Amino acid sequence: MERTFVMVKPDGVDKGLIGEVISRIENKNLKITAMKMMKISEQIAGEHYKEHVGKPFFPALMRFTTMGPVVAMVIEGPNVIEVMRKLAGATNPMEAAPGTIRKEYAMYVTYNIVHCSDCVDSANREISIFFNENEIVSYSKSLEKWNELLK
Ligand code: IDP
Ligand code: MG
Repeated sequence: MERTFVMVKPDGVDKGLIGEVISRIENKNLKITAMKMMKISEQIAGEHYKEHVGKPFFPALMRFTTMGPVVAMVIEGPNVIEVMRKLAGATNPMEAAPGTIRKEYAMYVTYNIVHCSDCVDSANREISIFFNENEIVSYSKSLEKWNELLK
C-alpha cells in the first residue's frame, strides 16, 4: 500500500490544529501507521527540507520548522500521496482551494500548517528521516476488505 509522510508543522500545533488535521485524515478513512510529537533539530529540519537549501526562504523555513513541536505521521492508503496533497491544498494558502486545510487555517506561505510528501521517493526518504521501520505499525482496516470486493 502507498505510504506518505505527513507532519503538523509548529504553527498547526500552536493553533491547536493537531486534531483537525488528524480528523481529516481519519474522515477519508486513510490509515495512520505511525505518529509522534517531537521538537525537530536543525539537522533533521535541514535534511527534511534539503531540496530547498539556498532558496531565499530557506533560513526562515529552518527557524519556523524548529521553533516548536511538530506531529510526524506515516499515512497509508490508495493513492495516498495525491490524496493528502489535495487535502492540504496549494503551498500558498492564498492559492489553496476552498475546503483545504491550508485555505481554511493558514494565512502565509511559510506558515501553512501541514507538510505532505510530494512523490513516492520523497515519501520514502522523509519517512526514513523521522521513523525507524519498527515504529510503523502494520494492521488492517475494514475498508481494505471492502476494496477487495470491488476488484
Ligand atoms: P509544499 O510544502 O507544498 O511541498 P514546498 O515548495 O516543498 O511546498 O516548500 C516547502 C515549505 O517551504 C512550504 O510548505 C512553506 O512552508 C515554505 N515555502 C515554500 N515556498 C515559500 C516561499 O516562497 N516563501 C516562504 N516560504 C515558502
Ligand atoms: Mg514540498
